[in-house]
This record gives sequence, structure tokens and C-alpha cells, in this order.
Amino acid sequence: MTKHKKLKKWVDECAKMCQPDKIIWLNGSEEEKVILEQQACDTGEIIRLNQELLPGCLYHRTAPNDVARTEDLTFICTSKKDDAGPNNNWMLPKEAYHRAREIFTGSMRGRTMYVIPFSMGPVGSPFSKVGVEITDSIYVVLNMRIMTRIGTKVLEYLGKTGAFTKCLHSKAQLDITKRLILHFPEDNAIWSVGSGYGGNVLLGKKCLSLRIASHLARQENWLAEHMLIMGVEEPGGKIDYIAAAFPSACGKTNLAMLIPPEGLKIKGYKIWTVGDDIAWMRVDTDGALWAVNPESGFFGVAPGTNSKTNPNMMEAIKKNTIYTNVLLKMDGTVWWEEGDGPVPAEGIDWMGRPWKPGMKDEKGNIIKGAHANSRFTVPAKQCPSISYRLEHHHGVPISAIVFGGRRAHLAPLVYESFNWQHGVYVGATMASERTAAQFGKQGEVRRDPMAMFPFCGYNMADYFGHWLKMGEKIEKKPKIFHVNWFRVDEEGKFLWPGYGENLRVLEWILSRCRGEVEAQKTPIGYVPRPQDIDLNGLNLTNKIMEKLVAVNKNEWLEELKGHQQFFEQFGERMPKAIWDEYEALKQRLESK
Ligand code: GTP
Ligand code: SPV
Ligand code: MN
Repeated sequence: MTKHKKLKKWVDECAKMCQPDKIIWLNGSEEEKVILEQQACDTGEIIRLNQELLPGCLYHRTAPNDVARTEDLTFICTSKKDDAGPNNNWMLPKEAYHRAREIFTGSMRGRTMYVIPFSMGPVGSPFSKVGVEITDSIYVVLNMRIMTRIGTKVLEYLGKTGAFTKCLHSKAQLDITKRLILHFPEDNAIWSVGSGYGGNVLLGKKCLSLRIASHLARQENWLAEHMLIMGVEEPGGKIDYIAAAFPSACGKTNLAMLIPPEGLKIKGYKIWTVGDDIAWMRVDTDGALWAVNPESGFFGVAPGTNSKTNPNMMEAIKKNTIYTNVLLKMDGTVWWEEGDGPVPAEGIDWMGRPWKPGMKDEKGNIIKGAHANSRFTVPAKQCPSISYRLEHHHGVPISAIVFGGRRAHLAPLVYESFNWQHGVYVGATMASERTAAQFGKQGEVRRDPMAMFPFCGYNMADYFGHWLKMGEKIEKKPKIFHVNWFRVDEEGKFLWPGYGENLRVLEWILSRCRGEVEAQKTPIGYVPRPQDIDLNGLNLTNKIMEKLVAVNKNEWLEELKGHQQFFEQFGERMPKAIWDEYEALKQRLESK
């Protein structure tokens, strides 16, 4: 156990409230994993997949109403409402504790309470943060084992007095009317109850590494961001690193492990994956911005992942992977829509019902075998493109920051901001069509600054201010870009092939960072001259390329109204520099 008095006291208090039958402290060993897996399989919480075809792989279904993060039930609990800002649901800490306590009380009766000491980032690195998650879900324990570094080594590092985030979780009754995801930045605590889904319950992920960490980052002068981190290696061996923020289910995982397309093969690029979801970034002594991925696993979207779109991931998930809400095949393997292999003739769907292709529900809609937000949890080290720098304390130096979203119209394939302040504006005005990763109407365009709207643990106006301030601290500033892989033609078809082909755009981005290529100036930023994107081996006409980088002033003037409306809700707290950028953009768009 531990000699840490505060930790012991907190675990005692939680046990008193939740009333578990027993308490187990996780040590992180392989033996422990074997026992837990067996227990979860015995109760049916988890199904062991075909061990010959998928060694070490497990299968789990969540409750049908518990398949994505529930942002409506997610709260930032600060003593002042304005500190949470209009971007967050807010509750007074006192009220939040009170409401949650009612649901937590007795919630672990007849169950075991697991205590998981975990580290985000390599154990002992000065950039890492320690958390302790208490949970009554073996599924959570098994996922945390993959996504974070857990066990005795973390307790040893904590010693008698080390600081940690208190993370309390109970499935309780998995009742959506008794579900709350509460963050207490002032207490360095998270309480999550009534859910068993990923981002709601793997508390090291969005809750700690983004919502709580963003709050700490502001105080400690660093950045906690919803970003992938990847390295692009040139034949000479030089690696440039890119950090990119796209909203949930908009392509971070896929981009982070892309494989160079055929047409670019002769150029000899190699891609290295550092992270696919979260980046913690600091200014180092060299004046550059350095990034670490605090996670040790990937919690990736299954549908759409196949050997063409993401061969690295397909290789990674062949073993030791937990599959959630995908289709279970009769041979004990798994499948999902737009996955590999033929559509199976039959299977058990994500809700546990017999499934055949083409089946329809009462409204006549096709029933999918896998939920659109079904996922796999896989150790990062199993990914063939994983960077050797994953365990490096200082991480990697960032040359370019890329923002992006899912926009059927408006946003060009890529554009470059004029400078840091303008880049912050570009990030602050990001918008994207809603995906299955969050509850709500799919396809609706919503503003999602820096892909952090659901994850910023404080008032977003202050967050923009923090980004502006960081710009003053970074001597060697990364250039800031915006990409959109999702622009469509008149028939609604994607204009850009995406996936591996996105390297062609990254190539332009890095050339711009090195000052090697010209660009066209438009009111919104620099876009590539069509001839500067290498289209070798791609069947893409110049005309389409022109469409892809076109900037329509009238559409942008319309878009500007959305910027204004969004910013106005932050009132006086909004940094003046953001409004200055707004005015400057407006003038550029209105001038001939
Ligand atoms: P989170 O894990 O929710 O944060 O998502 P993510 O940003 O990592 O998204 P991911 O890479 O898993 O992609 C989500 C969906 O977008 C998948 O269905 C992909 O197939 C699809 N997608 C990814 N990249 C591209 C692309 O370049 N073009 C197109 N058209 N689709 C893409
Ligand atoms: C996301 O929704 O952005 C994810 C999955 O990465 S979750 O862990 O549920 O947040
Ligand atoms: Mn994410």
C-alpha cells in the first residue's frame, strides 16, 4: 500500500461513502492483469476474443445509452461561475459534491473498489502528473493499464507527500439520469458517476490531461491541448515534429500514423507517431516549444479504420487490445463498418443482438454492427510507427501547429496564418461538424476553438489570453496552420482523398516553416499555389486543386458573423487582440 497519509485518508473517505465489499490497490503486474481479466470474463462484463487470431484481446459492450462522452452532464465546479466561463456547464462545488454524494453513497455495495495510482507521462519526469483513480469497474482498470502508467512505481514516486489528482469513479447504476462528470480544479479532484464509457470514466484522459491540466497549465505557463504529435523524417534523417488539433473523430489518430502514399514513396519520408490525442507543451531552455504525449495507449475510433486508411493501427490492434462496442463475429473476432475483410454474414451487434448485414430498424434505417463511436484500446508501443521519443522526458520540439475541422464548405484544404496572434485567432475560430464522439445532432456545425471547447477546464476567453501570452514566451515560435480534409463537391463527395495523401499537405506546411516555398496571400492567410502541392501519383486535376484552396470572400463574410456571435458571449473577458484580429480580417475581406 502506501505511506502517503493524505492518499490513505482520501481512499478511506471514498470507501466510507461508496461502501465496497473490498478494496484492492493495483500494483500494475502481469499476474494482477490475468486475475482481473478472468474475473471480468466470469461475470460477463468482458468477453475473451479468439485467442489464436487475436491473442490477449478482449471485448466489451457499454450500456446502449452510454456510448459517447456526455457533455451535457459534464461540469466545471469552481467557486465563481465566471471562472468556468460560458464554454462550460457550471456548478458550485458544494452543490456538485452534494448531488454526486447521493449517487455515490452505497454505490459499490457488493463490489470491489480498485485503487489505481497512475502517471500521465513517464513516471518521475518533471513534466508528468500523478493521479489516483478509484473505480468499481474492472473494464476501467484494464483500460487505464493501457492508457496510463499504473501501479507500485507510481506510489513509490508519490512517496509520503507527493501531489496527485483525486479521481473518483463509480458505475453506480449506469443510469443516465444519475450520471455526472464533475471537475473541481480548485481541489485538484474529479468525480465521475453513472457512466462506463471511455472519456467519461478513464479519468486520466480528457478529465485530468485536458480539463484539470489546462487549468494547471495556465498557472504554470504551459499548454495542455487536444492534439496529436507526429514526426516527419526526411531521407537525411532530420525529423520535424507537428502538433495538430482536430475535434473528436476528425482524424487525429489517422494522421498521427499515416503511411506515405505511393506517389511520394520516392521521396523517402518516414512518419513517427508520438501521440494521437493529447499534447502537453512547454517552452524549453532553447526557446522552442516542446511537446510530450502524456498517454501510453491509444483509444481509437474503430469504424473507418482499415488496412488502407491506417495500416499501422491495423497492425497494432492484432494483440492485447480491448474492443468496445464493435461487432462480435461468430469466430470470436471483431468487425466494424468500413473495416477490413468482407462484411460478415452474421454476428452479434454492439447492443448484443443477433445481426445480419442489411437489417433495418422500425424506421427503415440500416442497423450498424458496430456503434459509430466504437473504439479499441491499444498499447502505444505496439504501433509500428511509434516514436522512440515517447518515453523521453522532454518530448519533441514542435515546428508547426495545425488546427483543423470537418467543414464541407468554406475552409480551404490548408492555409497558413500571418503570425502567432493571427494563428491564435485561426484556432479560436475553428468550427466543425458534430461527429458520433459526442451526444447530439450529427453534422451540425459547432464552434470548437483549438478542438478544446469540450475540454477547456476554465473560461475560454482566458484560454485565448493564455495562448497569446505563450506566444510572447516562445522565442522560436512554431508557425500556425489550418487544414480541412473534408471539403466536398456539388454532389457531396470529398474533394480531397485524405488519409496517407495528407502527407502532401504536411510537406507544404514544413516547406513553409523552412521558408522554402512561396504562397498566395488571401484575406484569411497564405494558401498554396496549386503547383506547390506535390500531386505525383494522384489523379487530381488542377481544377480540383483550385477548388480545394479557393477562398470565397462572401462565404467568409457570412462566417465572420459566426465568429462575432461566438466571441460576444465572453463579454469583457475576451482579449482585445482577438477582436483586433477580427477587425483586421473583416477589413481584408471587405477590401477589393
Ligand atoms: P478522437 O479519438 O475522437 O479524438 O478522434 P480522432 O481525431 O483521433 O479521429 P480519427 O483519426 O479516429 O478519425 C475519425 C474518423 O474520421 C474515422 O472514421 C476516419 O476514417 C475519418 N478520417 C480520418 N482521416 C480522414 C481523412 O483524411 N479524410 C477523410 N475523409 N476521413 C478521415
Ligand atoms: C474524444 O472524444 O475526443 C476521444 C474519445 O478521444 S474520449 O476518450 O471518449 O474522449
Ligand atoms: Mn480525442
